[in-house]
Amino acid sequence: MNARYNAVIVGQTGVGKSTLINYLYGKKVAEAGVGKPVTKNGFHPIDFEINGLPVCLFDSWGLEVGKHEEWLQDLDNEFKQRGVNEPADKWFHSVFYCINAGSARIQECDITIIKKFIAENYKVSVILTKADQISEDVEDILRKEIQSQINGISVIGVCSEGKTRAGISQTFGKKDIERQAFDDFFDSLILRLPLRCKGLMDQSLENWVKESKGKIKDKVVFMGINQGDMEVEIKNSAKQLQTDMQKLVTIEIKKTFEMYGGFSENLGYPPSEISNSVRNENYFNLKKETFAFEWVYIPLMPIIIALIMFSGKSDTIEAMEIYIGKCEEEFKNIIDKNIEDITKMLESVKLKVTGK
Ligand SMILES: Nc1nc2c(ncn2[C@@H]2O[C@H](COP(=O)(O)OP(=O)(O)OP(=O)(O)O)[C@@H](O)[C@H]2O)c(=O)[nH]1
Ligand SMILES: [Mg+2]
Repeated sequence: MNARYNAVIVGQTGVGKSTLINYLYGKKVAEAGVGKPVTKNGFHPIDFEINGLPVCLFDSWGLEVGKHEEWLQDLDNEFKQRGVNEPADKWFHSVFYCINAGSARIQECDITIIKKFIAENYKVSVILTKADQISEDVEDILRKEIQSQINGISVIGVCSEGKTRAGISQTFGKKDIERQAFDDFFDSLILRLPLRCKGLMDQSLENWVKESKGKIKDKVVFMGINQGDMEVEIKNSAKQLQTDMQKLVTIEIKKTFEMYGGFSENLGYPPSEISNSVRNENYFNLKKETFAFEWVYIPLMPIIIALIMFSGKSDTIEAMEIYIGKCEEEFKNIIDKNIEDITKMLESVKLKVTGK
């Protein structure tokens, strides 16, 4: 996978999204300004590299009063292209929602939009922009207010611009954002990869059910039905389905891990100030190997299909279809169990790498 690390910056107009991007980038790459909305409709990729890793920061059209519907339509289009049914290189790997700290208000529409991202299985972190305009006490109040509405969400105060009316103020918050990106990075994997795998397995199952039912009908119409042959054929194809699903999921996880492993390595994660205990002498092995070997430990799906027997009279299309239906149910249970296991495996990888 020739992937980019995708981070998106979202929020209302004028909160300082483009300025934040320039601050993170280290020079002016996005147009920012005063007076009227600056960034045009849509999501605008800004490509650059960190240690050879292609990074894409998406600046976005600021939410404006009276344009909510149009704005939400834009967001939905973007979500469709980056859903969990897409491979991981299409996803946003970090989502930063900006709220202007200087306004000292948390608006309902901000909370609604953050929840939309969460509903799409994104981990969202809030950036309180222009935090130079408020005291630490006010920042704390705003943080608590946001967290009272969205449990557990991280809130980071940032100043992206050095100049204020009172003189020169220091920019701050970049390191906190980088640290947050590291946590979000793993959380997004835990939230999305199991669903991506589930989607792949569900799709294979759906195809198998369709094909199997088609086979029965074809045979009955063209050759008359032979229960024995049909039973063997369906059982064999069910076993094959099981093997295929396992392969599909293993490849997907391996691919995604290689991609995230590459991000991790190139971005220099975990950043040095995160935790010295993580950056011990194992660190350099950890970052590669954790991603390289963990996927092997996904438990094999138990072969239970052989245990399901034809029930009652099995020489009719109806009986065969009931049998296929039973296999389908059993597969659904297997898929759910595997998704739980994949989630646990990802959580243990996070614990190993981040220590939490
Ligand atoms: N004091 C202070 N001003 C800031 C900060 N960040 C942005 N600004 C100012 O806020 C104004 C708006 O910034 P933009 O970055 O254009 O805001 P935006 O969110 O991209 O706006 P749209 O593109 O219209 O959605 C500019 O005048 C910036 O100089 C900050 O951290 N502190
Ligand atoms: Mg802008």
